[in-house]
Amino acid sequence: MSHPEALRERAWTARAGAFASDLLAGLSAHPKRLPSKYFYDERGSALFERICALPEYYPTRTEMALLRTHAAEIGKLMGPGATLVEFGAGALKKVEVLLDALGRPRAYVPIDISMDFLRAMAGELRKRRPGLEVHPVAADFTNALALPVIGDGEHRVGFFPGSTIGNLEPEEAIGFLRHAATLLRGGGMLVGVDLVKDPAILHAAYNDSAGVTEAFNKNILERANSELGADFDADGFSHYAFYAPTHRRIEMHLVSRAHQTVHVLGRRFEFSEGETIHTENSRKYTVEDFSAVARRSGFVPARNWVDADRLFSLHWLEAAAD
Ligand code: AVI
Repeated sequence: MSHPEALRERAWTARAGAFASDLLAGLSAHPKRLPSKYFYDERGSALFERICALPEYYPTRTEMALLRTHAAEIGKLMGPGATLVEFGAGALKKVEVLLDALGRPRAYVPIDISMDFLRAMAGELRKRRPGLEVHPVAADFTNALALPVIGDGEHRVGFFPGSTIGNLEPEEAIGFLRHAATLLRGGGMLVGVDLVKDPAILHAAYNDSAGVTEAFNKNILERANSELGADFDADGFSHYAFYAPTHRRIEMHLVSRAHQTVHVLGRRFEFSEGETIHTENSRKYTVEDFSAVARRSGFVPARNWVDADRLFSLHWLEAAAD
């Protein structure tokens, strides 16, 4: 086996290993749970892109409108010649507004957990912007990571859109922000944060009439079947998403429609009728709550922008020089 092939295989095994051990641990827990980061294989990432275009899913279009409206001011805050680092980059669509506003960014470093999806998207971005240096990093940004060093005197700024921060548990969110503040020392980060609002709007956003969110939720089971040889019957589970006001979060679950047994990597897991697998939390913040979280993580919240309907917010956080 050639060297790059060996490296690729090792990386694949390490990722499958993490999915396998998290899946076994999650199905052994009470109540059963799975980390939402495993939604994002190639199919899951494509389904998420479809969610972003749904009429009920307001976050993407609201955040895009905020970005477009305030791009010039954000570009000035980020400064000229910056290396733009995007955490959880997905389809690399939102960043184009910032790249335009930055004029001549030094480089763009998209980080995403889905290596195949990231490579494909980075290839397309290079075609659209031939002069831009793009350095994709395939990694789980909730773990400590090292960024490529582009050159001397580099000025890094971060971009963490889409309210992905809401999918992290509070201690994970603080851990991630602390790490980001270190990586971006002397620069800053723009974070998109979904806001607390009328639960009916939230409910519709996570229970779309076309059933795309349902397919996205169930994709985690399909992924366990195709990558780890599990025998989940996706039709044996229902998509269930609701807003829990005491936690200020949408919870997504897969509810077993009947008593059933599932086999995963040589182990048996029993599901009683109505038993759930908790697959995602999507936390909503007030502007003040998020600013407090940022402050506790070593950032200085310097500026924020909210749309007229108070659906979504953007926060510019400064990272101290040391
Ligand atoms: C990626 N993340 C911010 C989305 C959210 O809204 O929490 C994931 C998602 N889950 C269901 N629909 C969208």
